Amino acid sequence: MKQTLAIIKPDAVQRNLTGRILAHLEEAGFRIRAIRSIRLTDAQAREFYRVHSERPFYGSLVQFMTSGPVFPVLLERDDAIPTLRRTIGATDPAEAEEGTVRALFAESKERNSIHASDSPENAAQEIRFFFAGADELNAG
Ligand code: 3AN
Repeated sequence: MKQTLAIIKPDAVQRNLTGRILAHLEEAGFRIRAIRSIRLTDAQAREFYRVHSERPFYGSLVQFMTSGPVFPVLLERDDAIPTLRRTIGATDPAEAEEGTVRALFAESKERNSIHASDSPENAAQEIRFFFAGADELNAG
């Protein structure tokens, strides 16, 4: 599986960290195949995080993810999904390995700067969610 999806989250976009995070991903060997800017609606954020709908932090997470624009990014490299998970680090920045995106930039478990697909099924679904029909998917 060569493709995966990242989302630069509102806390990172607000702090002007988008470029630095994208550079970090490129330095980790990822090619940026597509990117867009979107302000998620409440319904889109609820749908995107529906696997967490029973968790106590769901409402707060949806509110955070709709609080400002985000950048969904379609990324490509060998072993894309596990490599991106390693590159971003643990959900809680306090536990994230040194040099990972979350260790460098995240503010908290919720405001943790970046999302990454965690399985081939979710990657395929999340790529469709943001880039369905996009020409970029097969370009170059
Ligand atoms: P990851 O983003 O590392 O895959 P998940 O899938 O467990 O982590 O959680 C999805 C998102 O939910 C996280 N990125 C984070 O923003 C939020 N989240 C997870 N756990 C918590 C928590 N205990 N408190 C607040 N927000 C959380």
